[in-house]
Amino acid sequence: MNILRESSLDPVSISQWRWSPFLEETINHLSIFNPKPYSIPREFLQKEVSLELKSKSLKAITNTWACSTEKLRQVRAACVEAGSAASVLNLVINPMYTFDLPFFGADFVTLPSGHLLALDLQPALRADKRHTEFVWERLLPLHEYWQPFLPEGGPIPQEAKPYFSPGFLWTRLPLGVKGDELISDIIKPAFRAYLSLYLDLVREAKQVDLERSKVLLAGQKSYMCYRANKDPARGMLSRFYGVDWTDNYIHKVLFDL
Ligand code: DBV
Repeated sequence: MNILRESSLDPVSISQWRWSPFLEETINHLSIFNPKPYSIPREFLQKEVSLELKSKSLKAITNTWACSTEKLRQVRAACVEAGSAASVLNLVINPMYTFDLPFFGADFVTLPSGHLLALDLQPALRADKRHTEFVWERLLPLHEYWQPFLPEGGPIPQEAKPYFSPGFLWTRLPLGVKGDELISDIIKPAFRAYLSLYLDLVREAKQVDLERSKVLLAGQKSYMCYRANKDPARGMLSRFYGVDWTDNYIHKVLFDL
């Protein structure tokens, strides 16, 4: 059942939403960082429509969970459940730009054509060794271990490459038992491994000086612009909720820096 959500920290409970254990695990891990609510306008905390799609009636629900902590500017999850049409968890952890930290990103998308699953620790400054090296040396072994269990995800847009790490875990899986098994046996523990590495990096991170933070801020802004302008969910969200709501959601909530 859906409950009315008043704050960004209120639990997201959408019946049938397959990604709920992933969000719950994230929230549990974050609890030691003393999370505070992150202001999300009410119209984006919870949005629900009933619509006709391919002559089937359908309910599309989108919930936004979010928090901030001392070192994390915004942690936010976009949670979409639209029955057979879509089920999505898009999770991004945005660090404060006063720390040399990557973004944590997960995009778990179930569509009628199958699952599309992406997981990464994405750099704000791809070409800057001080920003990447200490992350990649710990991330690459996780990628090397988990990716071979999964089918290749296929090509990604060339212009997206600067925003990915070499530890980008990326796959497309079929619907049904086979896909479900790979999600529980591989995606679940891989998610856990990426997230716990990320949270270790957060724990270890020390504040940088003003000069450095300006460079990091510029890198973060470029990443945000890219994600907002190229958001692959724009089409789906616009079909559900209209262009205006979607545009505001993308620019003012999902990628708000
Ligand atoms: N993607 C988002 C947000 C979503 C969302 C905020 C609210 O950034 C969902 C939901 N992603 C979403 C949907 C699709 C994709 C696809 C609905 C399918 C679009 C469609 O086929 O209609 C990873 N996600 C994709 C694609 C990539 C990613 C590479 C395929 C794009 C394409 O084929 O054009 N998204 C990308 C990525 C991260 C991410 C690397 C971070 C790890 O969040």
